[in-house]
Amino acid sequence: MELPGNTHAEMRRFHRKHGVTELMMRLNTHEVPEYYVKPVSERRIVEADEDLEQIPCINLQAPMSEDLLTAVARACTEWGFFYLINHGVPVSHLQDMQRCTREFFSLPHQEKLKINTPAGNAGPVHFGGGGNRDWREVLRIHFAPISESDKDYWPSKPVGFRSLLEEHENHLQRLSVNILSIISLSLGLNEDFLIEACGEAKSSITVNHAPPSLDPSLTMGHRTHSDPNMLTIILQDDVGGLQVQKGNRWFNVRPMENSFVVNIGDQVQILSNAKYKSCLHRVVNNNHSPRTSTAFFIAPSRNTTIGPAPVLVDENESPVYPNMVYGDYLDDFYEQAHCPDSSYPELRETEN
Ligand SMILES: O=C(O)CCC(=O)C(=O)O
Repeated sequence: MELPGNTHAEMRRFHRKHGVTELMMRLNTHEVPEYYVKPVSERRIVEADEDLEQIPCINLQAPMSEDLLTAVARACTEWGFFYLINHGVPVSHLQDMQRCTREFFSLPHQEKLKINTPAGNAGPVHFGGGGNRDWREVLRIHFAPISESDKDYWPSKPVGFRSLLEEHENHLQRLSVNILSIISLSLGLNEDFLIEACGEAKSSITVNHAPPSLDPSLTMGHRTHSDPNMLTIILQDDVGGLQVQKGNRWFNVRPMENSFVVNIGDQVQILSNAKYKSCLHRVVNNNHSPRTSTAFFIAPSRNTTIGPAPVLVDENESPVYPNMVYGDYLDDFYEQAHCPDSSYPELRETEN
């Protein structure tokens, strides 16, 4: 039986390949292994300000109107996060996704490993432990471009999961284009601006699964980060744990039935010349219930150059950010993510 060694490198290798659940089972311990213990600066030192404020809620049922654009502009300026309701994705689909993703992580370990390809994380699908020593495991699936996606590798278990994933791709592609056009209009840009800025857009999902932690004060389900991409649309279950930073305070993004949680990524902050914020967020662990969320990401292609939209730069001022090739941005982003307290510093400097 393969056992994780106790050096950092061996634990990391085991975690990335097998995930937290399997690692804890093989170690058969009641203490959090050193590998998962976050540096003090990254722990949940600051408790969330519970119910003081909530992220805004955007209702897509109303027809496109100035009020809708104002509400979206406000949400993106103040929070970078909002709930989305009446989004057009059937409730039965949301329920099926929540059930199937949960069931996937309950499959026998060998069954989950079967979906992996030799390309690992870069392959069309991947199961393993989440990055950054987070107490979380992940299932990643690439949707687009077609050259990076291969439905033949999508998980066939639990029964019906593969066709559900196809439905999810269709619903979320449509929804993400709709949200990006509303955000474009809210910035006074034409409605295709943000989607066209992606070039040949990349889209994917990461299903995050955090088992209960032995000590949630030492571990994190997802470390503090902003998203480097254009837009993220999250379907979370009813467990809770997602938190967003506003000013210097943390707020719970409590589960809201039948809603998505939308957050803008760094590229919207850059394109908007810092009018809109890509906010830091994190997921805290608990010690009682597993938590599952499905995050859909839409991002520019690596060779696309992104910079502030010229019409959003005041003629008497310089742009807040230089133009940058997205692939270079991404490489820097992940390099910095390996340093303590990193979040892309050029972006964070503009936060108040
Ligand atoms: O699990 C969540 O609710 C948030 C996921 C997230 O922040 C991410 O995948 O980047």
